[in-house]
Amino acid sequence: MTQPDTGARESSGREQDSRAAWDAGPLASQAESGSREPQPAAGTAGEPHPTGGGDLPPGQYIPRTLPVLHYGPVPPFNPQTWDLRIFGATESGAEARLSWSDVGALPVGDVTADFHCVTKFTVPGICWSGVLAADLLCDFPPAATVTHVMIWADFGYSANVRIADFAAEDTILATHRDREPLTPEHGFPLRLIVPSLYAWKSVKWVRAIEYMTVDRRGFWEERGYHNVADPWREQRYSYQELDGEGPAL
Ligand SMILES: Nc1nc2c(c(=O)[nH]1)N[C@H]1C(S)=C(S)[C@@H](COP(=O)(O)O)O[C@H]1N2
Ligand SMILES: [Mo]
Repeated sequence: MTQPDTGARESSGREQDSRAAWDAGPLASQAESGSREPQPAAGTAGEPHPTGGGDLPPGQYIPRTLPVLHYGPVPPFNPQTWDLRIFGATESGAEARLSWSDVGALPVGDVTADFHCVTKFTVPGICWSGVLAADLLCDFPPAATVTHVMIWADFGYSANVRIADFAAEDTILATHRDREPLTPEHGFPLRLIVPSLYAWKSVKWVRAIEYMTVDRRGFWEERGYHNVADPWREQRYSYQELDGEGPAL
């Protein structure tokens, strides 16, 4: 397994070479300058945090700026050809394909939540707006036997999420962050936000949602990261998985 916490590098918005990102270690491909200086984690240092935010999950600290983190390039967006597929074990058996304007016609909701990266930074109190996952599940119901969802992005990035985590009231397919449209590097036009899990599950540039009746590992879950990824239980790495927490590696 590669070491996720040793590969962090600073760069100033320079387009990341994907092979270099890979070599640098998972989840640590890019950060805005100055963002990687660890500050004492409020939770462990016992000091009140200057922002006065709530408790942090174990081992997390608050960085000075919101880092940008992903593996590979930022995909281009063409509203004419972009679509969102909902496939796999749908209730009807048919797959759905939503155009960008179809997505724009769905009801809008918002969620304010902390954002926890497994590389140990937590960005507190981000307001995300978009389509609540619970609303999407109502409009495009999964079969009763669905246990997990695979979220697919451009270029094959994926993350698996338990159906209960996907259906949680604070899980959202976001188009906006803090009332502004997402920027390309933060996932424009559409990204998932699952506040209850480490942020690698919060897939940027979402293109498909697969309803699954059997669990499968996504991109990082196959590469040494915990299948469930609850930050409050510090479920960072796959070697921590207990029986029943993930499919065999
Ligand atoms: N498509 C895609 N989504 C992704 C990633 C990625 O590599 N590709 N990285 C994840 C990780 S590890 C983190 S911490 C967050 C970072 O989100 P941000 O760049 O908006 O801060 O995006 C997540 N979503
Ligand atoms: Mo991350």
